[in-house]
Amino acid sequence: MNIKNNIILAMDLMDILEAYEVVEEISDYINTIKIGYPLTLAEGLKSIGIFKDNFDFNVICDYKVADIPETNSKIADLTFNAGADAIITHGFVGEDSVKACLDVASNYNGDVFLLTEMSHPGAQMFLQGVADDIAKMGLEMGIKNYVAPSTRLNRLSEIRNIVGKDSFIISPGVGTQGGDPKDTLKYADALIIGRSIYASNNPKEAIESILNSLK
Ligand code: 3DU
Repeated sequence: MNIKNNIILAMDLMDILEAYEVVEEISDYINTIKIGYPLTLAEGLKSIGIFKDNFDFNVICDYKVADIPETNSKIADLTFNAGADAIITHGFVGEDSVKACLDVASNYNGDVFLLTEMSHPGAQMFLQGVADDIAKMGLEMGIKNYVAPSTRLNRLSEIRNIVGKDSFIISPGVGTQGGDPKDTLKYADALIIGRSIYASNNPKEAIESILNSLK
């Protein structure tokens, strides 16, 4: 995926008009947005089309799909049918569930991002212990796109080692959760940034300052 300025806006505002206003302010700087349950449950799948039709953005749907294969297929089909370019799926549910997402994505020429380890402290309780195996499974399945945390660079770097330089890693946790943009880009291909931009009093200045920090 071609991600302008290596920044993906995580849009977790729950009002589509507010979200639209923020995006309009910074649309010169980004071409990729990630939406998840907050905006989708509040405003519906039509949110995807709003960012595609008005901004021609790449839309990544962070639905952290984690169900049996049959249900994953339904979720992925609804998501891609609504216009998404990519869906994020959990890996801990195993190969068959992940494959269900891959199969649907291929019908739409869409991408699947495999979530390995999450960025919050609680991820260390259970998920961290299996994250390397999830990454290895992804590699064996031919998956090219991964999500790995910016809040623990040692883990991000280990996951990069496993999936290799040809894989594409996007990394959440930058800014509000403590991850550093420049350090994260040593291992990741793009940053996922939400509150530091959309919750700022001046989203345009916020993204400009992040971009300056990358120089
Ligand atoms: O902390 P922020 O406001 O910059 O938002 C981060 C986004 O990335 C948010 O949508 C969250 O749900 C998502 N995310 C993580 O923060 C951590 C993960 O491991 C995976 C997704």
